[in-house]
Amino acid sequence: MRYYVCTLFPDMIRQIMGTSILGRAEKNGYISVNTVNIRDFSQKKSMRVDDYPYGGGAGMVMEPEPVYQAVQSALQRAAEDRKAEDCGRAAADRNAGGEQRTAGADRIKESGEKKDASGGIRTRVIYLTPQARVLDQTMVEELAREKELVLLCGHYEGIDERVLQETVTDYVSIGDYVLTGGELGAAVLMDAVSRFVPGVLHNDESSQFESMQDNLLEYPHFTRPEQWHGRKVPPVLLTGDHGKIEEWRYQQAVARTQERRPDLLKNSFVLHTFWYGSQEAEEYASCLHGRISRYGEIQNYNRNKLIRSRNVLGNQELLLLVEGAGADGDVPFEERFRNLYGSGKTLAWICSDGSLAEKKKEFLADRGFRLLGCSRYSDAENTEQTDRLALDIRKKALHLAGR
Ligand code: 6GU
Repeated sequence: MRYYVCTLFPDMIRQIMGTSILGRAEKNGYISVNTVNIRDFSQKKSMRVDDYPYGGGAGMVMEPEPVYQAVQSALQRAAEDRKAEDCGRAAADRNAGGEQRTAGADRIKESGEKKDASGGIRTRVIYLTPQARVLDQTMVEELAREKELVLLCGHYEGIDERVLQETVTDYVSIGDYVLTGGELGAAVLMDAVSRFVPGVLHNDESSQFESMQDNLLEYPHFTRPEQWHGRKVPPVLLTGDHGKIEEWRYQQAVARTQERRPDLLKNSFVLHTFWYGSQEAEEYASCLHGRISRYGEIQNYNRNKLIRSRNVLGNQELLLLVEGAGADGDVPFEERFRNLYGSGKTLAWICSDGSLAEKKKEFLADRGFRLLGCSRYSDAENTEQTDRLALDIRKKALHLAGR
């Protein structure tokens, strides 16, 4: 991930981004942080970039032209760096014999980057401002899919509206309060996004299971000693029974969310993943499940016991069906799920290897499921694709539930 930050205070950005995990990430080449000093584009001898507001009132406004020049300079650097990277990769492709790796054009298609009218990649230009949607984990994950981001930090009362209209693609706030400038917002955004860049976190700092991912706060954590200031570690954590521990953690997460952030609970789902058919389906099911939620269960719907017993899912539950190749040959779909019911509001998603039969959709709708969508299941190894699908399912689940 490459960041290009347009700011009046580049030192502030370099300070923050040069420290701790982010500093290490940049040194190791997983992220790059570039600053563009807006003041360098001042048209005045005084090097000022602000002026009085038309219409009067308190405070100063940043002039459009220096901001415009700074953003253009950032975009140009981004284009050059992208080109250099693509050349580097093309060289690596040639050395690898060409065939094993994806050529540049295909790679862009795969990563889902948006192109502008001239066919170039449209770089997102993000203006940090309190007059915007507040950054959340879903937005962070979405931004993390970009290769580069241009961030624009304002000061004084704001920036001339016309240059924003002409250059900005996204407006982001970091909370409902007012800061003196956008730099801290930019740093917060870059910190949160960088955690999703492969290589930035080491295994023991892993971001795979996250507070927020399920719209639940995290369960409490404990380390040695077993007793501290007379307070004991909850005994269940010492049992070694992983099933029980997971259940306890889930209960703790729900209780804590209920107490501290009840507003989040309405956006949380319990995920049930049912797979059937081949072993591949199991692998994919577990991989996808883990990217959507850290809780819930994965069940093997090849098993007669499950097929025979009544299974009713409620309205804050999400069903993920992962159907392996040829599974319907053994047991027809309607037969396999004859005891499965939704509540009328239960959400469902089908990942199918074969054709996505209308009949199955109708069957699930009749059973009280609201179908979010279907997708072809792919290779569990293709993490980028799996990540994208998981994000898509989560977003659609929240959207369809009308939250
Ligand atoms: Cl991103 N910038 C400023 N100046 N104030 C804020 C903010 C950003 N987010 C919340 N308040």
